[in-house]
Amino acid sequence: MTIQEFVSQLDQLSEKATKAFADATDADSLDQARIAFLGSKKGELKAIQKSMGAVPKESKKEAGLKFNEVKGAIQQAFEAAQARLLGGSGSRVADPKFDATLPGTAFRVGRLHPITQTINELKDIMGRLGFTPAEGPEIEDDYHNFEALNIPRVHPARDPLDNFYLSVAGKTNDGALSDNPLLMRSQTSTVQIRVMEDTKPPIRIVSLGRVYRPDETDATHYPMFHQIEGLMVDENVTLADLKTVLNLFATNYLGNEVPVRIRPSFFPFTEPSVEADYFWDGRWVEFGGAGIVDPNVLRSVGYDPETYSGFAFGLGIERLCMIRHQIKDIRDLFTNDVRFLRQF
Ligand code: FA5
Repeated sequence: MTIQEFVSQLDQLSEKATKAFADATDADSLDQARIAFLGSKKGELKAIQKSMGAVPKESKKEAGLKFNEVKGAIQQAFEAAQARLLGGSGSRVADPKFDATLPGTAFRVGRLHPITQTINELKDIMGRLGFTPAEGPEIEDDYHNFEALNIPRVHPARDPLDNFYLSVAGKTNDGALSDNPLLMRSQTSTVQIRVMEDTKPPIRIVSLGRVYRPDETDATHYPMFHQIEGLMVDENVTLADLKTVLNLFATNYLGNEVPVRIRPSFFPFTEPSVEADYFWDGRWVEFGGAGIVDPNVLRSVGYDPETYSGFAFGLGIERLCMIRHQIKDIRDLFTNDVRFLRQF
């Protein structure tokens, strides 16, 4: 074989191989082309390499240089096609275990927000105590947010400046008079009413969700936060049942040896009302309000207070999350800095 014939064969192969790699449309066709041209046993390049032995001795050097040049060009065409089709390089195409559709390991996998994690855990704990999850709307009406909770018209808690109203109190958005304007709910106690309106006792529910108050933002206050509300109504429910449930709740969430105390307080919808604290890090920390459901509330949903009694409690979820993870400022939970969130 003359050197001209050898060079001409290599040129034709280079053209054919480059076209085949450029025409490959998927991993399979690319792999077929790779075997046809670059295959170590029956590949065409290998066959031409073998024929180099027939080139005259004085042309061997030239033949070798040409061979390497064409081999490099074909290899490059293959790698370009591989990058185009699979977005990567290497010999993975030949590996049947390689799945180009799997997510890259170089990316960080996301995680649940610490508040969502806390909500899931609290729901789980209350579920084990027999409390079923219930939901209510975040856009509430005046009746469920106040009236049915025994907060009358003249009560200062109804001040429009102290709540996020969606229509002017006394007027709807289209200007008509309304006795029942809408607002962002200021507590999850609204769900107590909605559940009791629809269900007969015995009731044991837990509701977790967002509430809104135009509170000044500081290290422990935010205008939007989350509450967990528990409600149990049956015959002969007493403060002793409430304290037992709060004790079990605190023990499950914060661990053993966390004493709980209740002290007198006031909420219009419970009588008596209490504030619940747990002992943590050498001091008493408030975790929310609670009490025995006021007979007026039971009457407003059509229950007979002579037959039924109940307890309710409402705790701040951010505060529970913060104490557990030693978060010092509530604002860190909502600035969405991934360096902070990644820690949980
Ligand atoms: C209530 O909201 C009552 N609904 C609780 C209740 C339910 C009493 C059932 C009786 C029966 P209070 O306003 O105290 O109560 O809020 C409860 C908890 O929410 C507080 O202890 C605190 O942990 C949390 N909280 C209140 N305001 C904020 C705020 N601006 N930012 C973060 N957490 C807050």
